[in-house]
Amino acid sequence: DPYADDPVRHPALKVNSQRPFNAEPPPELLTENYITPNPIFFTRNHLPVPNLDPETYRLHVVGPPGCQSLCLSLDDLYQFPKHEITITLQCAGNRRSEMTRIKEVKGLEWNTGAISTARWAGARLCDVLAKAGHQLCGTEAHVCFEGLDSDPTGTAYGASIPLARAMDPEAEVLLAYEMNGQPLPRDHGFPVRVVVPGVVGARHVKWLGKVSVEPEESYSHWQRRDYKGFSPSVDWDTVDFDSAPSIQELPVQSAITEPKDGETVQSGEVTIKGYAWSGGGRAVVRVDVSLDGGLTWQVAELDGEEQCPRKAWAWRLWQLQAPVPAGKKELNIVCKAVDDSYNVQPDTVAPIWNLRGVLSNAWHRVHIHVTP
Ligand code: MTE
Ligand code: MO
Repeated sequence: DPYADDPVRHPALKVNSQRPFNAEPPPELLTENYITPNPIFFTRNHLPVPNLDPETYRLHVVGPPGCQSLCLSLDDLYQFPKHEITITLQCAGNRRSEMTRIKEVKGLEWNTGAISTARWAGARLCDVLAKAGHQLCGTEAHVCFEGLDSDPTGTAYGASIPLARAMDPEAEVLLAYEMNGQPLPRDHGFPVRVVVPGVVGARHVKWLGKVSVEPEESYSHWQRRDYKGFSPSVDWDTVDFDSAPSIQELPVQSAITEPKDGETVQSGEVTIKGYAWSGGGRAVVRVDVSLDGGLTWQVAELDGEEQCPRKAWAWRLWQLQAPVPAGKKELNIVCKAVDDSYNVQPDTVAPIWNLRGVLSNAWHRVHIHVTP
């Protein structure tokens, strides 16, 4: 059993798949803290978790002709200036289960919990690439990452990002060795993973073994044959993966974490809580909440850290305390977020349905009962 050596996990996690391990925290735990505690941070593994020895660990940095290749130990990585940032990581499949209700999709049944927030610390990728002699050149180029996890044929997990993002110090791409002040837990990439603020989880390669600068995007399955969006009418017979760009920055997202769908609340006042986040460093500027299915709206209160403009890498938690309208026996609660480019979420999921169930960011809806 290649999974026999996987780590022990927190019992509160809701498991979507045991081998490989995929699990999300329950919604009410997810928004209990602005920073998600490591043991309940969502986990998305495609393969068995490798067991790496920090003493013999090496990161290979391979450049095109004219650049130096580097072979870095953990101690070598610690010599670069240590950079620490709070960022939210979201899987492209977060909220996929809502797409499944429209029509079957291929993928794990994530609810609203394939998203979490941590403080990550490590070396900036731009500093490491600069040490190897890289300069941003005019031609299109990509930085490819390879994990040390692999399938029985020896194929490793891989992904890439554009070189321009990797080289931009303001983009703050990290080779992270700490998560919330601790060495990375095994499930989250021990000893080193990539952290790409504002970008889909799939590019944050864990158990990082190799970084290379290439003229083309990574040839990995997960870069080329997965994690892309398509029209609702495209099916598995007609899909052409080469026709769509790989997902990088994610669209604006929000969800209600309390109350839960189907819950019963007392009449009087109801407290509604949730999260909101947008990709590419775009800040969430407003969250609108409706108690009547979207007819009327109230503006929620945003909690959490103030963030730099264009570098809003982390979510905002939000809440709204509202009187329950008199005589109501049930409420259709809806939330939707607006980012600083005034991007909004679509009102329903059907027009954004896609065969892989990614980019699911329609208004989030929760139906609850009221006792008099
Ligand atoms: N890196 C490796 N090496 N192997 C993987 O399976 N999964 C990716 C990414 N990096 C993956 C990986 C995906 S799809 C996501 S969403 C994030 O890791 C999840 O990170 P987490 O498990 O720390 O939450
Ligand atoms: Mo993912």
